[in-house]
Amino acid sequence: MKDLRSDITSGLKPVTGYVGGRFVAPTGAEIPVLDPASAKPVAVLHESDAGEVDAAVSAARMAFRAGHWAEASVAQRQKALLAIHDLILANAEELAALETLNTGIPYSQTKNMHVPRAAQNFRFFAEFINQDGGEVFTQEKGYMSFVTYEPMGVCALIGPWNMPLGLTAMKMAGALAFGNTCVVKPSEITPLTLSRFFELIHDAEILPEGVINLVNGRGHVTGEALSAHPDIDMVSFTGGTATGARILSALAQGIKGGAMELGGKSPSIVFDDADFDRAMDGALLGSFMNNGQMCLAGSRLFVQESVADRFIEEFTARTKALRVGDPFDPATEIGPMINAAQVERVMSYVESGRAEGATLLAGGASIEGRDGFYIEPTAMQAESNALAICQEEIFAPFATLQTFTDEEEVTERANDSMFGLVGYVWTADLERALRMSRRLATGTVLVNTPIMRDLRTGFGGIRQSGIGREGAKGSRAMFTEMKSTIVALERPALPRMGTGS
Ligand code: TXE
Repeated sequence: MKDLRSDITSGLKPVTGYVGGRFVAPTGAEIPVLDPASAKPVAVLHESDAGEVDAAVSAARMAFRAGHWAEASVAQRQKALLAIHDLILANAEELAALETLNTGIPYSQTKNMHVPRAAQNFRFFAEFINQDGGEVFTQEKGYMSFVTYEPMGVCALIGPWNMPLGLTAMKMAGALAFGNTCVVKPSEITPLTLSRFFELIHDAEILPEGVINLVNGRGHVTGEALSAHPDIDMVSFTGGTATGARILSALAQGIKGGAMELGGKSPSIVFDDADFDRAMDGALLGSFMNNGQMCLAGSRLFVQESVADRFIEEFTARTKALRVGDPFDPATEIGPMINAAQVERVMSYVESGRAEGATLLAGGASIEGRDGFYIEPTAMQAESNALAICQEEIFAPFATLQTFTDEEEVTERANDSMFGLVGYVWTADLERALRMSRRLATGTVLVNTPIMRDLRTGFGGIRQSGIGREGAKGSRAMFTEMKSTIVALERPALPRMGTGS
């Protein structure tokens, strides 16, 4: 584990942009890139300023207009997407190690889940475009109407730090599959994996010049220059709700749209008829996978009264027993938080929970004596869903537990949220599961399973969890313009204006 960390760290180059098929010289403002497990800088990011962003957007526009990609046959696009799939898998260990180094997410998770998932995104969209088509309508006598889906043009893809490769690969795979060119902006906190990913694609000469471009830097510099650029056609964003709102305002100036995958505070409801052990395993995974830094975390738990004592006791014991440590250690279940600000933020929620009357069940403190940004996995019991710890996204290994009496009551409390990303239901009663699927105000409902993502379905939220859906037709809606063509088949009689008859 020490070797993997030092091998990956010693090979790091300065992070720069990639514009029109070339890596940019490292001249931009320098921003340190940290390893959250040691709190030490491991690389330097050279920030892309407005000029570099403009060059990246122009390169993407020129590539789009040239048509080598937008007008390529589906077979050619499939071939490229599958080549990227293979490339990710061939370099899985290196990409996973970079992801772990930069995010602190356990290597067991980046290697076995995130990187294969990033590859699968490209395979999925390669297969989807081979089967996907438009629609034809023949109901209007004398006419044939058809709908086709055309690429939007230049897509700005802005990614978060909690799963940099997986979440941004999803956007890239969708944008490219439908014939767009793109400018990608990773989080300035976690630029390492995507930078290497671009280098791999460049070396393998998979895509025509300018089809993918990379800019790096802070949100208020590089992110704003990109989302406010007049020549982008849309933004696909994953990140915080406040940032999503800023990006939407920038887009509104140009009457453009965007797809926003924002925060969540997803309820996970355990009914007393559920398979207790599976619900317990699922609740722990839903709260603590990915260091708890997941938009779809099911960390707002509701447990039915008759099983609550037993559930809370076991959940507390297992939260205390979680192995926190070096994310490269195969035994580690929880790595460090992304940065010091996040540690402080979590601690402020422990305080606010206490002040509002919640009971601390487990954790609640940062771990002293280690260099990195480590905290104890935390669980608090709350009497009311109105507490800040039950309403706000904490984005950390932090679960809240509430008890409930019946379906009516829990539905109301689960839906009492400004977010609406995922609703988890644990029950053995099929009718109840289907009722809850209708009643929960969320974009996705998962029944008796944690963290399952089926790319054929759309993923995204309602309310302040976002706009748009990622996956199959959801991504098509995001990355294409629907065009309707209506053809007269029988020369229907037309009123002859201006003839006086
Ligand atoms: O995210 P930001 P932050 C939530 C989570 C977290 C909070 C804040 O609760 O604690 O958001 O995290 C870019 N124009 N999630 O502040 O700022 C930024 O550079 C254009 C949920 O780190 O939203 C980065 O690339 N871009 C979540 C990206 O936006 C801008 C994932 C995300 O950063 C910009 C991450 C601007 N004005 C955080 N400002 C999820 N849903 O999975 C910033 N950016």
